[in-house]
This record gives sequence, structure tokens and C-alpha cells, in this order.
Amino acid sequence: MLKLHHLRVGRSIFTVWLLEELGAEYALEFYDRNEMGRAPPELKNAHPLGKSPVIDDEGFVLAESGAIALYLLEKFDPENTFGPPSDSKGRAEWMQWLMYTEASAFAPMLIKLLLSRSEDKPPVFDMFASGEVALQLGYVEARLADRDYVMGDTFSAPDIGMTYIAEMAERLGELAPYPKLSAYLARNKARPAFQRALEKVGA
Ligand SMILES: N[C@@H](CCC(=O)N[C@@H](CS)C(=O)NCC(=O)O)C(=O)O
Repeated sequence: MLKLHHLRVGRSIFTVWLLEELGAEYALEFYDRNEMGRAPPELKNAHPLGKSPVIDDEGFVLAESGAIALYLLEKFDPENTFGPPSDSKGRAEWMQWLMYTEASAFAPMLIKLLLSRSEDKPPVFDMFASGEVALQLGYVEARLADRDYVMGDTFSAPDIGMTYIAEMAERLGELAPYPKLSAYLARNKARPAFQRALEKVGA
């Protein structure tokens, strides 16, 4: 059976959520963060980077949320309910949103998160992160101005990663100026599959 190496409190819950949306059979292996908030060394037995999520499908080991999502969709979504549109531009756009959440959108959030935990806030990081967070969240807010989900009327896999970004923005106190994104976060977290994912990980 497919196994997900799940580090408690982090983005792996979003892979659990996708597995739940897909109705997949899977097992969870749990890891707790150490006192520094980092993954424990045992996670390196699952994958050399020692990060989560990591899946192990009968010996096929894969890291990176986006790549894992693509693999899970191919395996468990034969009707293409959560996957990309069939035309090449639609597919490229869907892929852009899937990758965006772990690339352009995530980097400034991480800097903000680290600054929030740090006593000294070097202005060069602070200014960069503030400007970039506003740029990225403003971009998503505009995208959601006339659609419920990043690809239109229908929820699809990139909305899972985007929910992670919106949740992180909320935790950092950055979400309030973005009403569309706030409503999107509430809408997505209300999905039964997300609620089941929370139960599965005991959150
Ligand atoms: N880009 C990777 C990031 C993986 C990652 O950094 N995961 C975090 C959890 S949110 C982690 O394992 N952190 C523990 C550590 O770095 O010690 C992905 O999308 O899976």
C-alpha cells in the first residue's frame, strides 16, 4: 500500500487532503518535529532530504508536493476530476498554478515566517518579504476576483497548494487585506475531504 511519511504540522496535511479527495487507500507514518521545529533525523531514512511529504509506493520513493500530486492524480484520478484541462494552454496554466505555490508564492512566506521567529529583523529581508508577500497575495486575490478556484469554477489539485499558502498568510497575519483569498481559504477548508484529512492526522 502507498505510504505517506507525514511530519506533524506542515504541508504534508495537504497531501493527505489530496489522498482523501481521491479516495485513495494509503497508510500514514508519523514524525514529530524536534525542539527546533525541524524534522527528526529518522525522516532521512525515508528520503535523503529528510523533508515531508514523501511517499513510498511499494518502493517507489518520491518527494516534493507538486510531483507527488502529479503522481497521485495519475494513479488515483482516472476520470481527471482534479487534474489539468485537456488543451495545451489550459494544461500549462494549471501546471503554472501547481508549481507557483511551492515557488514564487512560498519563498517570501518562508522569509516572513523566519523573521517572525527571529529577534533581529535585517531590513533587507524585511523589505523584500513584505513587498513580495503583497505582490504574490495581490496576484492571487486578482485571480480570484471572478472565479471561485484558481482554474475557474471547479476545485482542482493546485487549489490544495494554494490553500496552504493562504493558511500560511493567515498564520502570519497577512491575510486580512485579501477578502477573496480569505473566502477561498474558508471555502476550501470546509471541504469534507479536508476535514477527513485533519481527522486522519489527529489535528
Ligand atoms: N518543496 C518541498 C518542501 C518540503 C519541506 O520543506 N517540508 C517541510 C515541512 S512543511 C519539512 O519537512 N521541514 C522540516 C525540516 O526542514 O527540518 C515540498 O513541496 O514538498
